[in-house]
Amino acid sequence: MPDGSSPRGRSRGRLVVVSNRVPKGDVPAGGLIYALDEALRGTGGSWIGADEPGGDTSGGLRDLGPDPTGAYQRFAFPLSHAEQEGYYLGYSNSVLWPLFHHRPDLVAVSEGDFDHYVAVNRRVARALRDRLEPDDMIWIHDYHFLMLAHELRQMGVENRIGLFLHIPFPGPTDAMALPQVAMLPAWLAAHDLLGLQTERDVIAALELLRHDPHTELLNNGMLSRQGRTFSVRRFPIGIDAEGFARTAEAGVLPRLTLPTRDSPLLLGVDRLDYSKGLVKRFDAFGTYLAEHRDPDVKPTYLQIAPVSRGDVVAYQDIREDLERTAGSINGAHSTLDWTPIRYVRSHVDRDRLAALYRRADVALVTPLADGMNLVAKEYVAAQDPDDPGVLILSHFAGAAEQMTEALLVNPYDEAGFAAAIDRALRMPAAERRARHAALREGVFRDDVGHWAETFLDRLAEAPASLPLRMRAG
Ligand code: GDG
Repeated sequence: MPDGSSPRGRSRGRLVVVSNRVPKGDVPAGGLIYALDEALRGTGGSWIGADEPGGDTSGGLRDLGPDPTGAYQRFAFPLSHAEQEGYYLGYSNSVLWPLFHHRPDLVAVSEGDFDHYVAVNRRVARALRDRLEPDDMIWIHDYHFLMLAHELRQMGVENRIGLFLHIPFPGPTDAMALPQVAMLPAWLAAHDLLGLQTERDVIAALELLRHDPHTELLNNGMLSRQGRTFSVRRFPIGIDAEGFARTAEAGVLPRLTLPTRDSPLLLGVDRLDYSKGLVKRFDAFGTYLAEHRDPDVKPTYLQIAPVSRGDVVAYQDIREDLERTAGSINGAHSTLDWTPIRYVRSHVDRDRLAALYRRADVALVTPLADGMNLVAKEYVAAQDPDDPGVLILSHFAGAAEQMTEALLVNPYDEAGFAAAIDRALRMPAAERRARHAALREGVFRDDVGHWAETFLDRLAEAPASLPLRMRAG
């Protein structure tokens, strides 16, 4: 626990990661969890995440023991069943998630949810405070903990604190649908560094802060709020490209029943979420079939969409919409040997998934809003550079800011989207190779290790600012 008077050192110190999920057993290969594990192995420290709901919330953190390599400690904070409802399914996933994905119409504010959000953030803050060393750097992840840093500052914690938000940042008009919008600037300013996925998210955050009478933009590009300086920057997340490419090459392709061995395969891989634009994607594929398809070609579109957050109403609605849409398109086009849309709701093993990416002629990554979208990067990493597939990518995925050599589409423009599917399926090999080579270079260069390193380097450089306690006096 810092004593408040100790100067903030320039060294990196230990790392304390807070995220909704913490691996309880082995660390899964690839993905964000893998990246955070890598970062923690380098620095040592601890990782705190949510426990299974139903635990004793009067106690502190549950010790999960060290990670399998013994480099860092793992802890779980308890959640009651009521907090799982109010904090996780409620405020986090029925208020913040839709709002930050530009869907204020789906925001479902239930009485008491925010109180649970405050209670959980406060409890995590207390538990963290009791374990901190003066040089520890705290790295908070995502919208489940927007007010955690603010709580820590109120408790006198002066350690460096960074937040990385994995999802988009709302524009000022959408943000107004948040009942607690007036608190947002103070929450954000409690960090030394706020990391976002894209330039447009940075602009949206700065726009919100510009309207806050207490926040000032300084000449050096930093911001100042009530004596504390902080910065808002872009850190586009990447993947473990080398690892994913190896898995894709070695992975065993699941047995697929396609009309012929060489029939074109289009692939979509998304958590079942309204932000991923699945209904619009099914509709665009239906339009492609009706208006562009060469009668000799029988393409199959395989959509893998494991169910997530099934307890939230908006997620049940999308499931029904999708089943109806797939049913009517298949009804119109299927033949004895061909079902154009295959829709799989179960989780697929990573090895098999990687092999499917490699086999797919086209990837459809067309969210309506998405912080980054790792599937776009995984697809590129998985391709055979000599005979790569084509990535169709929505302008609304954060990845579109970097991956400009993909076929970029507007998922709301059904005719344009259908024409892009046709173009992708007909694209000459030379063009496929040229686009893929450029995309691949970026995916391998700006990988997940680079993302974690640049964020932590920036956080370590954050200048000391006046502690809250001194300002209050
Ligand atoms: C959030 C932001 C941001 C999916 N189905 C299966 C499976 N997956 C894997 C994919 C990919 C991951 O899940 C999904 O990552 P995304 O980036 O697409 O999306 P979110 O889960 O919404 O993640 C997002 C991300 O955070 C990181 O900052 O990019 O914008 O919303 O890795 O491969 N994996 C396996 N089986 C499946 O069935 N094995």
